[in-house]
Formats: sequence, structure tokens, C-alpha cells
Amino acid sequence: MEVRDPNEIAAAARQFRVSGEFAGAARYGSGHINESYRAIFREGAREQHFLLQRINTRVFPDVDRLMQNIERVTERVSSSMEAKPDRERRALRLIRTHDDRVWHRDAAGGCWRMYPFVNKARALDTIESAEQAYQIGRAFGEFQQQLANMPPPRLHDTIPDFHHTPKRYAALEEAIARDVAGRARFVEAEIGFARRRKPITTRLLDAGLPERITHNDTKCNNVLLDEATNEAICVIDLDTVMPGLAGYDFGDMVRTMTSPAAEDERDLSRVYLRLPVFEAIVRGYLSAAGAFLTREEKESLPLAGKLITFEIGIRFLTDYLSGDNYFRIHRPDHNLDRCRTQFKLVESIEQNEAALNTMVEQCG
Ligand code: ADP
Ligand code: GN1
Ligand code: MG
Repeated sequence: MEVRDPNEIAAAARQFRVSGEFAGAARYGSGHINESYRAIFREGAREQHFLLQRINTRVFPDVDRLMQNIERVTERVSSSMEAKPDRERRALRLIRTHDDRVWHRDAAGGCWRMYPFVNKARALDTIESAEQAYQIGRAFGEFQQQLANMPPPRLHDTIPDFHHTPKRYAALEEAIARDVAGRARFVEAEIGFARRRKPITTRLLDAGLPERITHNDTKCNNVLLDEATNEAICVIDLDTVMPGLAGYDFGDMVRTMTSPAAEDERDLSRVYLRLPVFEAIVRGYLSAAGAFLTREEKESLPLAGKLITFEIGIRFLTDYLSGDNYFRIHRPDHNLDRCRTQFKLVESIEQNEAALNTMVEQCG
């Protein structure tokens, strides 16, 4: 993990308009992309916490457009929460800088933003119960609903073709052909697994489904759950909110919640789909999104679960072959371990396909 000079972090934090004195910051969370810190400001006996982030500009080079999206999305979500007394815990709010911007570029080119920290809430890397899956499903369903009918202009594509599975597949083939890290010979089985499934990569895009505004990164640790009530209260990680298919969000929930094991579990016997959790995701998601989804979109949900799990699997494999320069890793072969868990889950989804279709039919 990157080690950053504390003075650099402190200087960035002080750019934001907050009452009180900066009193320290510690690395926070388990995201693979940005660098996040829990920052403390003190004013007399009062202490306030913030989530300070150094944006990954390799992944998001156009920070202006990225932050324009986030500003619009946070305002929209916040205004839809107007009636709620604890709106500050339910909608992210960008803290502005002293010169009234929503992000700061430091002298070294680092780009920073800051949100109030949602206290007494947690982000789960793996869920502990089907009820949590229901909650997270509902939260992302409501999020899509809040962003439906957003007035023009269209949101920017912060990462073009983010969920274009055929292009992700083409990128894998290119990484295999280039083999810059000399690792292709270690992953012949995984390459074979991916190649056998190439024909499915176009299926969601070819289905003629309507464009929505979607989150696109709906893994379970991108929602905060209230510690006391277990309610999913706040959708976070808004970098990839942009036009997309409803199934992208449903699919990444299937990927990150139906298996009891972590995304990087090495014991693959622990990786499999749990039907009751799948059902909880469907019920939670449709309790909100059911109101606006078409019949074809609902029918596409099981396929989306398989396809997004497969897609993230090939992205991990591509990054492994390319020398690990996209996803943050914490050990050698980390991306390969992540790829293997995704592929194992794809197999488990395939074995349950008929049951998943029936469940969606019954819930929809
Ligand atoms: P990444 O793109 O690296 O995943 P995230 O925006 O998801 O970055 O933030 C990383 C982690 O920080 C989250 O998984 C969550 O644990 C925590 N987090 C993010 N925003 C907040 C917030 N406003 N309040 C509390 N915790 C947060
Ligand atoms: C990344 O930022 P984070 O850790 O929530 C990635 C997602 C992947 C996920 C896999 C912008 O999400 O697309 O599905 O890792 N985000 C980006 O865990 O690429
Ligand atoms: Mg995240």
C-alpha cells in the first residue's frame, strides 16, 4: 500500500472549509481504487470526522467531469431525502474548499475531495445475513429510483465502456497476447475458462434494454449500514455513477454477496452461490426498482449476475497478466486469487440458472 507523507495529507485536508483545526488522519477502508482517510478536526472539545480521499487519477484522469457528476448526483440524492431528519447520514455531501470548489489539486498534482464521515455505520466486505443482502439490494434499488428522470444534460461517462463485457474480453485477449509480465503460462486454465464463455459476453448488450442511470460499482462495501439498526443508510463510492443498464447494479450485488467467502478467498470450496441470499437481493432490489423496470429488464437479472461476475473475473485476470497496475493488491498473485473466486462463482451460478430464473419470475 502507498505510504504518503502525513504533511501532504494534512495540507490537503486544510484546503477544505471546515470549522476547527485539523488534528490527524488515518488510512481507512478496503477500496481497490482511491486512497481514503478518516480525518479529524477539533474545535474546543468538539470533534468532527471526515472522509478525505485522494482520487486515483490513473483510473479517473478527467477529475473535473468526474466531480461534476458527483456534485449533481449528491444533490439529487440529498433532495430526495429532504423529509428525513437524518439526511446527513443518508446522502453524501461534498465539502467545498476555501476557494469554493468541490475538489482540490495539490502542487504535486494530487486530487482530493472530502465528505462528512458517516459515523456509527459500517461497510461490509462480506455480508453476514440474508437480511443485510435485502437491505443493500433495497438501497441500490432506491438509488436508481432517485436518479431516474434526472434533468439533462446526460451524466458524463467517467470510464467509457465500463461494463462493456465484449471490450473487457478483448482487453483480456490483448493482455494474453502481450504477456508483459510473463505470467500467461501460469494461467492456462483460467484463460481456457474465459475463452469458453466468450459467446455470452454480448448477451446483455444485445438484449435491447433501456439505458438508466446506474451506480456501476455496487459491491456490498459501497453501502453503509447503520450499526444499531442494520439498515442500509447511505450509498457511497459515486465515481462510476453514469448511464448504464439496471442489470449492472443487480449483477455486482450477486457477485459480492451470494458467496459466503471473500472476494480474494483462496479456498475455492468456500465459494458458491447461496440461493436464499440471491432471493434476498432480488426482493430488496425489486422492492424499489420493481416500480420502474420493464419485464425484459427483470428477466435479464439472472444473466446480469453471471455476466458481471464473469466480467470482473476477466478484469482481475487482465490486471494480473498486465503486472497489477489497476486494482490495489496486498500480496503477490492477489489479482489471480480474485479472478479464481469470480470464476468459481460463475460456475456455481451456471449450475443454479434455472432456479434463479424461477426466483426472479416469482418475485417480479
Ligand atoms: P474506493 O473507490 O477506493 O472503493 P470508496 O469511496 O468506496 O473508495 O471508499 C472506501 C471506503 O471508505 C468505503 O468502502 C467505506 O468503508 C469508507 N467510506 C467511504 N465514504 C465514507 C463516508 N462518507 N463515511 C464513512 N465511511 C466512508
Ligand atoms: C473496484 O473502488 P472499488 O474497490 O469499490 C472497481 C470495480 C470492481 C471492484 C472489484 C472504478 O471497486 O469496478 O468491481 O473494484 N472500481 C473501478 O472489487 O474500477
Ligand atoms: Mg468502494
